[in-house]
Parts: sequence; C-alpha cells; structure tokens
Amino acid sequence: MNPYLSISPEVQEALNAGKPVVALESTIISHGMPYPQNVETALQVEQTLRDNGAVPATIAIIGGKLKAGCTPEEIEYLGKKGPSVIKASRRDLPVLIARGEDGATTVTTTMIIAAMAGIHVFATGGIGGVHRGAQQTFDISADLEELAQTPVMVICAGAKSILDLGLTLEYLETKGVPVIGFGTDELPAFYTRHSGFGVDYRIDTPEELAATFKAKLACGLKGGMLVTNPIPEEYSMPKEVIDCAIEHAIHDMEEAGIHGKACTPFLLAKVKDLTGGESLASNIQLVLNNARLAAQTAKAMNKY
Ligand code: PSU
Ligand code: MN
Repeated sequence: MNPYLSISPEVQEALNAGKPVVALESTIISHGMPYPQNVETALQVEQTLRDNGAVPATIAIIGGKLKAGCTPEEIEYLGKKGPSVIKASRRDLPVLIARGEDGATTVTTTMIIAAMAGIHVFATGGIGGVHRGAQQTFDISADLEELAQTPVMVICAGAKSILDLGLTLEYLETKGVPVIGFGTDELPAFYTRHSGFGVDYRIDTPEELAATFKAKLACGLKGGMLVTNPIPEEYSMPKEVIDCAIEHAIHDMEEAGIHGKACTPFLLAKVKDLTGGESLASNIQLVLNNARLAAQTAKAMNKY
C-alpha cells in the first residue's frame, strides 16, 4: 500500500466489508465557507451520509499524510485554520507530503486520494471548470483533467456561473467525461436549477447512476463521471439575484488583480457577502442534498 496514504479504521473496515463509502472534500471546509458554519456543515454532511446508510470519508492532507477519513477533531482543525491551509491541487501533493504539511483537498485531490483508497463515489457542492475569459487567462480548473483520468463519480450541484459553463461542457466532452443530469435535462448552476445548457444524459435513479458508472469501470474507460443534481426548489435562489452578485464579484476580482488559484475562493466569498449570507444557506442545503444521493448511489454500486 502507498506509505503516504492513511485510511481511518472506520473507513478501512467498511471497505473490507464491502459497505458503501462516500468521499467528501476539504477545500469546501477551509476555503468554501466561513468558520464555524464550515465545521457544522462538514459534520452534518457526514451525519447525512450515515443516516442514509453510507460511511463518510472526509479527505484531507494532514501532516503530510493523505487521509481518507478524518476525525471530528481533524475537521474542526481544518475549519478553524480556514484559508491559511494550503488549497491543494494535483501539483501540490508531492511537496506537501515531503514537507509533512497540511492541505485542503479540492475536487481534484479528493478524487486522487479516494481512488487510491478504493472509494468510487464522492459528494461535493460545485466543481471547478473553465473560467470566464479563459481564452486569455488559460484558467481551466485541474478538476476537469482529473475527471478525465481518475475513476471516481463526482456528485455535485453543477457549476457556478463564475465559470463559462458552455466551455466547461465542451472541455468535458473532449475529455470523454459523461455529464449526467439527475432528474433533469438541464445543467444546474449550483444556486439555481437552471443554466440554459443541456446535459449529455438524464438519469432518474441512483440504481441507473450505479449501473452506468459500473459499465464505465468494467470497460476500462479512463476517468470519472460527473453527476449534476439540482438544488431543491425550496432552497434555490432567484437567477437574477445570483447573476447580479456574480457579475459584481468578477468585476471586483479583476479590479483587485486576483488570479490563479485565489480566483475561486475570492469569488465564493464575494458572492456570499453580496447576497447577505442567503447564498451560504443555499450552499449548505445543496451539499446535504448531494450527500443523500451519493449515499443511495454508493449503496446501489454494491449491488451492481
Ligand atoms: N466551486 C464551488 N465551491 C467550492 C469549489 C469550487 O462552488 O468549494 C472548490 C472545490 O474544492 C474545487 C475548487 O475543486 O474550488 C476549484 O478550484 P480551482 O477553480 O482553483 O481549480
Ligand atoms: Mn484555476
């Protein structure tokens, strides 16, 4: 086994017994939400997975170890440290390991560590993608390349329109990543159920999600699958409100000269401030909704 990988006893026992396990990321804890809502949400997401019959594996890098399964104390530690924890993408892993440092895992690194541990289902909020203006900046999230090469099903609420959603879909098509709408033909845009862009396929049951991903794995087709699960209607935000906040946030980002890996955390925090915290409440609900679907899908994976 990889000497840098550290699987928690509970997760290891579940994997050995063939029980459903769902991976969770830690950048959403350290960079995606403020303290203490980040820790409360992370623990609530774990509880939601348990209530739905799956074992949670919150993934992070702690003291240079690739952790699959964090304790509540470790989650509290990452949440309290917040953005001072390094946001760790694929390129950062070797340095953090060699230096024995901490890192918050993005979708990319959560997929990498989940796959090392043998976990195939991962629930989160939103993924990174092709940023608006990428024609000039080249800012394309490593999440898309990871979906192209690592065998993990990522269940999210679509992508925020801080990204260029059309170009993000084009990129995923080129890389052979199936984009599934759960119960919808339209790509959801995180806070809202509508983006105006179609998904590749609509799937209505966790059983069919599981059967589809199993088929991909069995054929040796490289890479993951993106499942986009719309935010429940009652928690969704009016499209005009969120679009306006995003335009404003992008303007402020350009004015402040922010670029590179700081873009996404800056935009997330700005949008939250501009919507007076309403977006944070939606954000929490959509993650819980994704956790429920992920638990059901992980259970179905064991049957197919
Ligand atoms: N989008 C969100 N919430 C998040 C992120 C993205 O709506 O928390 C985080 C995820 O960890 C994702 C990362 O993998 O940001 C993407 O960062 P970048 O755009 O720098 O690749
Ligand atoms: Mn980027």
